[in-house]
Amino acid sequence: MSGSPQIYRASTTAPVNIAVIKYWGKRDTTLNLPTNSSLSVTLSQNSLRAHTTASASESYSGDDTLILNGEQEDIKSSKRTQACLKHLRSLRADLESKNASLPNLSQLTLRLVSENNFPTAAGLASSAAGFAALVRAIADLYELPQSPEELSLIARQGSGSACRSLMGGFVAWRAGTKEDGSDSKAEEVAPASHWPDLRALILVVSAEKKGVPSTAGMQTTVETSTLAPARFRDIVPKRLQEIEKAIHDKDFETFGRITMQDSNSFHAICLDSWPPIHYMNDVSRAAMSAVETANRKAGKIIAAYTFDAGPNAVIYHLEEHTHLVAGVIKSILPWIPGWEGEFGEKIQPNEF
Ligand code: 2P0
Repeated sequence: MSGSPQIYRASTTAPVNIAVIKYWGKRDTTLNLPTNSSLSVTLSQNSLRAHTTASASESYSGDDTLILNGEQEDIKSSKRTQACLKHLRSLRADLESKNASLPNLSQLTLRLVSENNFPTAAGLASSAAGFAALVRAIADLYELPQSPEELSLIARQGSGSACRSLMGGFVAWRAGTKEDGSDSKAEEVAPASHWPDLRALILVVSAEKKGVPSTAGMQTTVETSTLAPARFRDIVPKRLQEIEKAIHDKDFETFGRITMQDSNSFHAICLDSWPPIHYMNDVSRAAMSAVETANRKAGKIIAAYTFDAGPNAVIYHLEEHTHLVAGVIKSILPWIPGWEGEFGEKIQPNEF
C-alpha cells in the first residue's frame, strides 16, 4: 500500500431541460423561489448536457475549486454555489455522524470539473444542466440517499431551472407556498418513455453570451412589468393544468399551442419591462414564421417553437413530421449559422 491519501471521485451527466411553461420571476432572490410554477422537457443524455466530476481527498488543500470548460471559476464569491455545497456537506456530515466507519468526506476540500458540450450562457439552459450535474456528482460522491426530488431543493438554490434537470421526461417545478422554500421542488409529471415520438429540434441561431442575464432580467420584470402579475396569478396556473393534461393524453396540438403561447407570454413580459428586455432577434422571428408556415401547410399544429433567454429556437414536433418540419425550416432559414454545421448532431432532432 502506498502512503498517498485516497482520492474519492464520482462523475455524472445532467441534460438540458427546455421549459414549455416558463419560469421568469422570483418571489425570493436568496432562496430562488419562483413567482410561478413551470414545466419542462428534459433532453436526452445524448444531446445537450453537462458532465461533472467531483473529487475529494486529504491530499487536497485550500478552498473548493470548480473548473468549468477548462477555466477556473470563482466559486468562493458565488453565494449560490456555496449554498449548494453547504447543504450537501451537511447531509454528508449527518451520514458520517451516524456511521463512524465512513470517511469524513464532509471535511475535505472538493475539486469539481465540469464541461458543457454546447455554448455556455447562450440561452440554452447551461446553468440548469450545470448545477444539476454539480449537485448530482457531489451527492454521488457523498453517497447521499436523498431522492432526485429532495436534491432538486438543493439544485434550485444554484439556479432555479436546475431543479428540473435532475429528472428525465416531463418535469414540473412546483412553486410552493412556504417561505423557507421547502415545498418549491421538481416533480416528474411523466417519464420520457410516455411520449417517445416527441422530438426537440434545436436551432442554434447564435452561440454568443446573452445580453441580459436571467437573474437580473427577472428582477427587472418583477419590478416593472405591468403584464407580469396577471401572468403569475392567472395565466400560468391555468396553462399548467391544460398542458399537463395534454401531456398525459399525448395531445400534440394542445401541447404545441400552449408551448407557443407561453413562450410568447414570457417574451411579452420581457418587452413590457423597463428597460425592455429583448432576447429574440430577426432570425428567431423568422423561425417562428417557419413554424407557422409548417402548421399552415399541415392544416394543424405539427410544430411548436419556444425561446428562452436568448435567440435560439427549440422546435417540438412528433417524429412522423420530422421531414416536413425540417424541410420547411431549411427552405425558409437556409442561412442559420450552425444548421447542419458547427453543432453537428446537436441541431438534429434529439431524442430525450
Ligand atoms: C425557464 N429560463 O423556465 C426559463 C425560461 C429562461 C427563460 O429558467 O436566476 O438560469 O439561475 O434561477 O434558472 C433561466 O433562468 O435563473 C430560466 P436563475 P435560470 O427555463
